[in-house]
Amino acid sequence: MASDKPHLNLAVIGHIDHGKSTTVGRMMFETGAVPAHIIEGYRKEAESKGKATFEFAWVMDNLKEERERGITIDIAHKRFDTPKFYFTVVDCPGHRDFVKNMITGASQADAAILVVAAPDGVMEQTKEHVFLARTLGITQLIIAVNKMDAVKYEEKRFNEVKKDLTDLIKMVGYKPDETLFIPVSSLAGDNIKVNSPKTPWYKGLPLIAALDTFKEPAKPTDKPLRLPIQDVYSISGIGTVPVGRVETGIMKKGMKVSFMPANKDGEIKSIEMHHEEIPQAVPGDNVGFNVRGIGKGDIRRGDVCGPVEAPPGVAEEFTAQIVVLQHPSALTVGYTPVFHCHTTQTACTFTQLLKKLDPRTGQTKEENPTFLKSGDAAIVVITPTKPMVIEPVKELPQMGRFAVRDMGSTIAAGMCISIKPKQMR
Ligand SMILES: Nc1nc2c(ncn2[C@@H]2O[C@H](COP(=O)(O)OP(=O)(O)OP(=O)(O)O)[C@@H](O)[C@H]2O)c(=O)[nH]1
Ligand SMILES: [Mg+2]
Repeated sequence: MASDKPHLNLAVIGHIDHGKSTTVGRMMFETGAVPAHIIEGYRKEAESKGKATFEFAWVMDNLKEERERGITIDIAHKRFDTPKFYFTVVDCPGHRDFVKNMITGASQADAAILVVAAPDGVMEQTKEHVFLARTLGITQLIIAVNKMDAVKYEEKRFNEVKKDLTDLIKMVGYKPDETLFIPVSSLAGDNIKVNSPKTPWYKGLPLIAALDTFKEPAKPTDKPLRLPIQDVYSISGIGTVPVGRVETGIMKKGMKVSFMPANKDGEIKSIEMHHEEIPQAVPGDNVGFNVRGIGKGDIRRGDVCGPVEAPPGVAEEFTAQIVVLQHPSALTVGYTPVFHCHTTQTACTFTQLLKKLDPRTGQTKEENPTFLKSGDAAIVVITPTKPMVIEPVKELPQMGRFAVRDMGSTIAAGMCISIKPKQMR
């Protein structure tokens, strides 16, 4: 059964029209997740609507507006299997107005395929997506140089694009020698499932086989327990039952735990997953658990459960690296939007702008800038308006990434570099 295989969340990113949706549709077709007659149906329909060649993209682009405009607007999730993994693939939009949707998609991913059209090469959202993917913690990347049919399958053009991409990914911190570059035509199906006779010069893996070189996301069981609370129930005959997903560490029966910032302690009496009692829960497990010593009103969504001897860190203030995606004017000291981090949503104030960085290299561009605007990357100091758990990504990546939102849109994304801990006891 597919669910016995390890699971990997895969984002497909890249500049508008470079063929992300077509690549996903093609992979779904080649792995048997979408039958041929569906593609054939889309092909006829797309042709009759003046949208010829969009048959594979339509597997992903289901919205009417997406099909009419021939672009992806919102992220779509689909599932397919390779021999090693089952993938949840998140097809991201390339249009710059929809970068916020790309962020949501990327923040859910363990790995990414960057699609770059061979005729165009590196473009604006190629750079932006690569940078965001890295900022949001995607460490594994495969690059598909697509539309090779449109450059006559020439090795020379592939090498030019590969060279530019090598420079780009090196700048943001990916290792080019550990990254696979694959010449493909997603429309024609070259180098997707099997190596194509049209690129005899290419000796590497076809795209689907390349996906199996990804490493299974590590289960960080050696870290202290962190379980951000999603909800708290009170069940008659049992007591208080918080629920949530274990991000790091192991939760065991009998363990003494602290909830922060609620600052309450208790003892784990039982743990349940899928309505069955289990002796321990590991990263990725979504569990409900009963705690002795905790009342329903003591803790809430956004609190984090950890061991009493290493409780989750509450920040008095924290230093973070952020990327500003969109802001109607300028972001200045005093601005107080909502930070989304694990299960908490907390209003936080920008209290210092320390330095502006070049988003493509990470080098300092300006010390103590007076404002930040869309596209800027920066190191800033942030003060939560009420206690919240956030921890440095170096120690606990799962607890340190956040998105900044205001008036229904994503303003920025970032990661916590260090915290000034609030003394809780
Ligand atoms: N020649 C050629 N055209 C392709 C190939 N792959 C995709 N296309 C065409 O490129 C156009 C855009 O394809 P999409 O898959 O919608 O591109 P996308 O990257 O998902 O676009 P957004 O989601 O809007 O960013 C369509 O006309 C596709 O048929 C390819 O391998 N060769
Ligand atoms: Mg698309």
